[in-house]
Amino acid sequence: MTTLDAAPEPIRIDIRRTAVVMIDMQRDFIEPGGFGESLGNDVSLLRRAIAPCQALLSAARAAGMLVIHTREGHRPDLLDAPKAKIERGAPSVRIGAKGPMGRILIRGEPGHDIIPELYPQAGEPVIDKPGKGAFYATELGPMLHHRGIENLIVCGVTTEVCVHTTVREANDRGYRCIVPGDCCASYFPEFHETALRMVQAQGGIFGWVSDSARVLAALE
Ligand code: C5J
Repeated sequence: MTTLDAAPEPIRIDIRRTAVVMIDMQRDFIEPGGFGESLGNDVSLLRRAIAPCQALLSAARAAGMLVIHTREGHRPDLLDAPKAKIERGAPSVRIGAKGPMGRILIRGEPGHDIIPELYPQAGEPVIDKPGKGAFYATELGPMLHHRGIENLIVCGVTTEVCVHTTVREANDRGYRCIVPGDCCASYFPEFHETALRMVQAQGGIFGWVSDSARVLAALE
């Protein structure tokens, strides 16, 4: 067991029962010309999470931890995309429309892929998810169950959307969730800060908030 410094209080975790979940570090959200930019966002704001995620991933891999990556996106025929999700926005920039990195948020297109800086290593599972949460309509739950995972270190983008939704889903399923704040980012810095405060408020209502330096110290 190791103690990880976090808020609202330090947490004791068994590293062998802890997985890192890297949420949606995809070109569509982080690079110009993708889904994020099509919604009018300044995608450069998400880049601040890349270096901390790289450091955390190296430490997790060195410690032999399970590392799971997720990608938000849909089938090319959009049959897994709710009408209410795809009909939002101008038709030329909607999910499925053609953009500079291929069809927006569509599996197999260049924009759907994970950024080169955080590319999964051979053998690391990649979960394709149609929703914001990583548990909805995916194999993540059984995968964690079969590996005996009890704790999740949840990183990625964006803090208040897919990271938060996943943490909420995981918390209700009984997982202890630790969110290293500098390994997450949002197009809205104030939402990022508030989302982190929401996780740790009320005695850690959704989980614990820490940072990459403290995770690395716990993994040493
Ligand atoms: C969004 C995500 N923001 N990965 N997706 O639509 O947070």
